Amino acid sequence: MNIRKILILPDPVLRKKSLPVKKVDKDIQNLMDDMLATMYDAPGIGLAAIQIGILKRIVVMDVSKEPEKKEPMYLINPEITWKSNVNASYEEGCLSIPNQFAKIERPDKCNIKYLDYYGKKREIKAEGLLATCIQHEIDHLNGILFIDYLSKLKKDIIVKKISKNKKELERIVV
Ligand code: GNR
Ligand code: NI
Repeated sequence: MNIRKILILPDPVLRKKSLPVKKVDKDIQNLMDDMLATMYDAPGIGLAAIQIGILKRIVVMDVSKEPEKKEPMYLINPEITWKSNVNASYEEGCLSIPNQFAKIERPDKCNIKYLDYYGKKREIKAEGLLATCIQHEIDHLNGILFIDYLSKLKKDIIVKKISKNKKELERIVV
């Protein structure tokens, strides 16, 4: 298992659309193992393959409350089959937009169909943090980031902060 490098805004790859997985084989499972390790290392509660530069429709998540009890989830080709018309607001963050948080409104519940780690078809009902996280991750697969829901002013401020931090970090690393 390898911890991969997470792409940071404004990397243009983050704006690309990911492609469906055709077959769930050992390579895909190895990739999901790396994604989960990268997510726990970050640490985060979700990670889309595009965040490590791989344009495949794959998401890993763990929204368990107790850190000792791991509840990893693997979602391949996830699709929203239903969403509630009631919204909920959560303070969201993103590993590709480090240290920036904003309240975002999304449907409070949704149903998702996807393929699991073994390529088996599954369908789940999601609510609370799980529903928020799944929608955040499916957005990544379509090149959408949580800041896209903010006003232009708020979005510009975050993009500027991240670009500045990124340049400073690059100077130190070099
Ligand atoms: O770690 C993460 N936390 C989080 C909090 C609220 C809403 C969504 C998220 S997902 C984020 C990890 C990430 O960037 N996934 O793409
Ligand atoms: Ni994210």
